[in-house]
Amino acid sequence: MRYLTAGESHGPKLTTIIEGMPAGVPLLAEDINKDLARRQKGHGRGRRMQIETDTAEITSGIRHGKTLGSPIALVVENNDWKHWTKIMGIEPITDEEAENIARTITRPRPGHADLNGGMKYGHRDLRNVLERSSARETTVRVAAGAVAKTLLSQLGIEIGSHVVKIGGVEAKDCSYESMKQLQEKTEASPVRCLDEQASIEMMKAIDDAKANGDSIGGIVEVVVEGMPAGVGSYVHYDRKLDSKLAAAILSINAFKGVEFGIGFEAADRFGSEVHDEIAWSEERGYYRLTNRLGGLEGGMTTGMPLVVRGVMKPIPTLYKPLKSVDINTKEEFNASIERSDSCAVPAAAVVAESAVAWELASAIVDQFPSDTLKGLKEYLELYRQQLKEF
Ligand code: EPS
Repeated sequence: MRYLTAGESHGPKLTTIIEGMPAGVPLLAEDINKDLARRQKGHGRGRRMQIETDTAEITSGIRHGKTLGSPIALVVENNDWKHWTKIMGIEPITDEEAENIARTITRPRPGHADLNGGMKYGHRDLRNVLERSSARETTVRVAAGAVAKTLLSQLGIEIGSHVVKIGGVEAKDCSYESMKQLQEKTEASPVRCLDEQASIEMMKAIDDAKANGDSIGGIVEVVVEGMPAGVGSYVHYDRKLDSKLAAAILSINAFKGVEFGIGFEAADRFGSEVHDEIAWSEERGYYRLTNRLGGLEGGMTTGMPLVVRGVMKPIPTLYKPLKSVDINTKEEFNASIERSDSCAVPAAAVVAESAVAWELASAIVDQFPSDTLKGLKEYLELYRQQLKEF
């Protein structure tokens, strides 16, 4: 499976085209819209989210509520576009109009794509970079992820996410009894955190950063239950599932690191404290006594829950800007101030969930190729049976 996205933050619309979904998967716009709404929420979001009510229009690939096997196109309108029609207009403008265009950006924000993107593409108005590098694009990545999630749920695979750290405040009690409970508890928390006390402290940390004109980052965790063992492969670098998941997480705006299971802590432990001992029972088949490696060994799933963490740096758009240089005069100036979020970690948890869902759905469709959902289900059922009998 593959997908592309298109769209500028303040352009008319965002689009994604998804290819490779088997035919016969039940899919409703509301399945997608639910996740789009989740991505918009979270303590620390800025004013843009009050302007938008992201909803996907399905313009191809679905008929009577089911996928056709043909490309699925999803379109999300930017409500804010109406305020930007002149600045972001599609039609050519005169040199004089270009000189007087509002909201040009010539003072790149440190940490954003502005300067490198401008130098690379020769853009003298750095808005040409900002518009596409903005995390607004994650809207349609979440839409594509929601489509992947509907396929996974048909195959008995459930996914959830939660925030484990914001601005140095760490969740202490991240326990949950079922995926349903994790989903309900995180939905009830304004920062998508399972620990109620930490949620309160995280919100305070966000408010303090905002009051200081600053931003803060954090860590999100994605968990997946129901993946059979052996998805991915050890035979080649580009078939290892962990490397694909890592790339997917790092492709999210502002994400700087990724961990599986205990992650970087493995560096400080003995091998006997890292690896998960193997057991077998009639009912479960092979399983692990612990899950420190987060459900991945040798580039493949182990059948244990997948646990993927991503670290998000603080958003680089600051109301208390850092030093920069004006690209026209080369003089020292403060970076441009743009509307932004003081913390988008809760929203990023939903994005990370979507990115992981996409990679898993894609890996499954690659490994058990079938043009139809029925065929895929049968193939996977056979494989699950094979695992039990091994
Ligand atoms: C975002 C929309 C953007 C930003 C944010 C994410 O909208 P606007 O630029 O109009 O405020 O709020 O993106 C960033 C802060 C960034 O640095 O990329 C969204 O839809 O999530």
